[in-house]
Amino acid sequence: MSTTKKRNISVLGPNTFTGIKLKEPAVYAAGVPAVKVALQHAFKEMGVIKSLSTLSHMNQKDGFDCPGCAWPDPDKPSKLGEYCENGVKALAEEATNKQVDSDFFAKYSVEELSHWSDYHIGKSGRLIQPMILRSDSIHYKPISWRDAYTLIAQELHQLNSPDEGVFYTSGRSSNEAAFLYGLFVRAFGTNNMPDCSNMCHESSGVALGETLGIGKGSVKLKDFEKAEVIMVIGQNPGTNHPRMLTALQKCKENGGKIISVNPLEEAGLIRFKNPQEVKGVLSSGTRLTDIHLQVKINQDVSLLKLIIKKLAIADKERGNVFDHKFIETYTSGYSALLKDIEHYSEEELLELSGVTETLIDKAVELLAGNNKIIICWAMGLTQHKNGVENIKECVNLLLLKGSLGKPGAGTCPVRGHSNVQGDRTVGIMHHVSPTLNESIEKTFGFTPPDKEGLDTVHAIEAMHNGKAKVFIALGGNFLSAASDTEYTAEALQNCDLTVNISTKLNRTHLVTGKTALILPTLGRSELDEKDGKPRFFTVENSMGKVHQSKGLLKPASENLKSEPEIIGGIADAYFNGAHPVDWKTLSEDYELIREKIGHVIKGFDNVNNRSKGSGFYLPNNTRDLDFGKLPNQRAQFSICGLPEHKIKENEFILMTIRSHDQFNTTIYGLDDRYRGIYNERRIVLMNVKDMNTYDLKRLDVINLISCYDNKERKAANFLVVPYSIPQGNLAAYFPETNVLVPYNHFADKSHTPISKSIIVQIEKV
Ligand SMILES: Nc1nc2c(c(=O)[nH]1)N[C@H]1C(S)=C(S)[C@@H](COP(=O)(O)OP(=O)(O)OC[C@H]3O[C@@H](n4cnc5c(=O)[nH]c(N)nc54)[C@H](O)[C@@H]3O)O[C@H]1N2
Ligand SMILES: Nc1nc2c(c(=O)[nH]1)N[C@H]1C(S)=C(S)[C@@H](COP(=O)(O)OP(=O)(O)OC[C@H]3O[C@@H](n4cnc5c(=O)[nH]c(N)nc54)[C@H](O)[C@@H]3O)O[C@H]1N2
Ligand code: SF4
Ligand SMILES: [Mo]
Repeated sequence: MSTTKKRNISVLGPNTFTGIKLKEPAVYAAGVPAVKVALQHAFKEMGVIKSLSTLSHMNQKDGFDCPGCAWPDPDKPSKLGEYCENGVKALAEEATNKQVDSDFFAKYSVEELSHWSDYHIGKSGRLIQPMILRSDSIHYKPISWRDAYTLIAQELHQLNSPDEGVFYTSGRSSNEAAFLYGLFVRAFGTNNMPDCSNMCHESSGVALGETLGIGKGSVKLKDFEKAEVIMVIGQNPGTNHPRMLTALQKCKENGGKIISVNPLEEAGLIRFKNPQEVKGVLSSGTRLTDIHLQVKINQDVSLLKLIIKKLAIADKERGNVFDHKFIETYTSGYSALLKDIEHYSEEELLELSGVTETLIDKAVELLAGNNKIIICWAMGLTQHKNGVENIKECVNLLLLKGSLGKPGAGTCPVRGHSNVQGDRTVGIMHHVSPTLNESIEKTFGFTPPDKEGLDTVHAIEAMHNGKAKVFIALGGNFLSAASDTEYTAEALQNCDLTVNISTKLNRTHLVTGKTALILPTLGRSELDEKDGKPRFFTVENSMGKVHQSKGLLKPASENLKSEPEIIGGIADAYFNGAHPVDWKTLSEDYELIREKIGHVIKGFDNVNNRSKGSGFYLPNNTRDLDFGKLPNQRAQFSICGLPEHKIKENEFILMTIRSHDQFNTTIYGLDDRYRGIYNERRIVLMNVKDMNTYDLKRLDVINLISCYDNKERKAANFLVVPYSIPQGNLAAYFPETNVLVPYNHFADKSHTPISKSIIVQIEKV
C-alpha cells in the first residue's frame, strides 16, 4: 500500500522582481502597437504560417469563437478580421507549439514547478497526455484514459455521500460540455457545482434577477449604435473586452456620449485608434469618454445616489426628466425610492464619492436630457460586499429614465469568459431549479437532487473542513482564482483526489489533493472529429446569442479528448451501465446533446439548425418588458444603503485588477502597456499624496497586509508606482494579491469575494 508523502509545495510561488520599467500611461488604446504586440505573441507561440491561417478563422461564421472574453461578434463579421490584441494572445496561448509531455514531468517534480512563477508555468506549453500524481510521489506520471476514469469512479464511489464531491466549472467550456457535466453531477447526486461566475458576475445575476426577472443583460450589439449615453462603470474594456471599443466608437460617431466611472482613468476609455480603419492607424483616433468620474473605490452607490437625487430635483422642475409613463406602467417602488433618497445629504454623498461636483453636474445634465441610456459594468461593481446593491442602483437609474426595452437602452453586464453565460444557461449552478429538475427527469428518467449545492466560497470551506473530499474541475485554475490562496491551498490539499480537465499547466495542478489527475483536453481552436467528421459546438455570448464554433487546427496531440468525451468517460466508468443515460453514446454525439438541451432548456429548441450562421438570441423578458415573474408583475426599484467601511487612519482600500497582459490567472506577458508599467507584476498603484504621507518614493518596496477577524494575511514585495488614483485607494494585480482576500468575506446574497475592496495596511520593507 502506498503511503502519503507530504509534499513541499510553494503555494504562492516566487515573490521576486523581474526588472520594472516605467513609462507614462498611454492616452489611447489599440492602434499600431496593438497589432504589433498581438502578432509578436502569435508568431512566438505558433509561428507565422499557423498564426495567419488560424486568425483568419477566428470569430468568423464557419470558424471558431475567440477563446478570450464573451464580447459578441457583429452579425456580419468583417473579412479583414474580427479580433483584438488580447483575442490573439488568448489564441496564441492555446494554440502554442510548445508541449508539456511526460519527459517534462519526469524532469520537474511538482515541488520544483511550484517555485516557478505563474508566467513561467503557463508558458511551458500544452498538456498532451493524462497524468497522475500518486500520493507517494512528487512527480506526475502517465496514466491511460481508462485507468484515470476508473480511479475517479472508485474515489467517487467511496464517498460517504455525493455531497462530498465538488465539481467546479470555468467559463470556457462549450454549452454541450457544460450541459453534460451538469447532468452527470446531478445524476451522481449533488448540486455542488461552484463556478467561476461565483467569483465574477454572480452579483449581476442576483441583482438583475431580483429587479428585472432575468440575471442577464438586455442590450444587443446594435443598441450601442443607437445609444445617446453609455455609462461604463467599474469596467476596463480596453484591456478586457477590447472590441467593445469599436461599439463605443460607433456610439460616438452617431453623436452619443460616454460617461466613465472608475477610480482609474483607463487608457482604453480615453481614446481609441481602431486598427481596422485607415484613420485609426493614421489619425489621432476617436475620443471616447466625454466625462470621467474618478470615483473612490466602492463609492459608486454614493455617486449614483447623488446623480439620482440631482435628477429628481431636475424632474421636479422640468417634469420630464424621469419617464413617468414607463415608471407607472412597468415598475414598483418609485415613491419609496424617492423618499429614501431624501434622507441623504448632497454634501455627504459628494464627499464620499470623491468626485468634483462640476463633473457630476455635467453627467446629470446628459442623463437628464436623454433616455436612450446603456449602463455597462463588470468586476468594479460586482466584487464588493455590496456588489448586488451596486448593480441594483444602476437598475434604479435605468428604470427612472425608462431606459429599458427600447433601442439604444438597457443593462449590459459585460461577461468575462467566452462561454460563462452559456454554461450557466445550460445548467451549471449550485442552486436548485425545480423547473430544470422536472425537465431533466422527464427527458432522462432520473430524479436530480433537490438540496442546494455549494458555491465557490462554501466549497472551499467544505474541503477545508473535510466535508468534501473529491474535487473535479472542468477548466480553470481554482487555487489562483479563488480568494485566500493559502486557505484554498489547504482546502485542496485536504482532498483525497483532485482532478483537472485542462488545456494548459497551472498552479492548481501543483497544489493538489493526496492523489491528483490532469486530464488534457482539446482547445477551442482545434479540430474535433468523430469518425473523420468534424464536430462543432455552441456558445452563448454576453448578449444572450447562441452560435456555433468549429475548431480547425490539428490537435496538440492525438491523445487529447474533447471535454464532453472526458465527462462521458468519467460518467460511464462511474455508472458502469447502471443508469438510464447512455453516457458514452451521448458524450460522443454533440447533435444528440444539443437535441437534449433543446428538450430541457427554454429557448434552445431546434438549436442544431438555429445555431448555424450567425446564431439566435435566447428569450429575454427585460427586452420584451415582461416582468410577469416579479412581485406585482413589475420591475422593482430597490432601496440600497451606502457601503460601510470602517477604515482606520493607516488603512487603504485595495482593488485587485487585471494587467493588459493576462487572462485571469494566465499570464501572457509582464507588460501593462496602457498603464505604462513594463516587465513587472509586483506593483501597487498609489496616489502621490499618500506616498508623501508615508514617506514613500517611486519604486520603494512595501508589503501589503490585510487583517480580518484577527487573522493577518500578507502579500510581500510590491513596488510603489505613483499613479492617478484617489487618495486612500490602492490597486495591484490579481492573482498575486489573492492571498489578502479573506475567504469568508464576500458579497451579500451573491457570495462573490470582495476582491475589489480589501482593507489593507502597508509596511515598508
Ligand atoms: N485580456 C483579458 N480579458 C479578459 C480578462 C482578462 O483577465 N484579460 N478576464 C475576463 C473576465 S473572467 C472578466 S470577469 C472580465 C473582467 O473585466 P473587468 O471587470 O474590466 O476587469 P478588472 O481588471 O477586474 O477591472 C475592473 C475595473 O474596475 C475598476 N474598479 C475597481 N473597483 C472599482 C469600484 O469600486 N468602482 C468602480 N467604478 N470601478 C472600480 C478598475 O479600476 C478596473 O478598471 O474580463 C474578461 N476579459
Ligand atoms: N483577486 C481577484 N481574484 C479574482 C478576480 C479578481 O478580479 N480579483 N476575478 C475572478 C474572476 S472574474 C474569474 S472569472 C475567476 C477566473 O477563474 P478561473 O476560470 O478558474 O481561472 P482562469 O485563469 O480563467 O483559468 C485558466 C485555466 O483554464 C484552463 N483552460 C483554458 N482553456 C480551457 C478550455 O478550453 N478547456 C478547459 N477544460 N480548460 C481550459 C487552462 O488550464 C488555464 O490554466 O477568477 C476570479 N478571481
Ligand atoms: S473582444 Fe474578447 S471575444 Fe472579441 S476578439 Fe477580443 S478577446 Fe476575443
Ligand atoms: Mo470573470
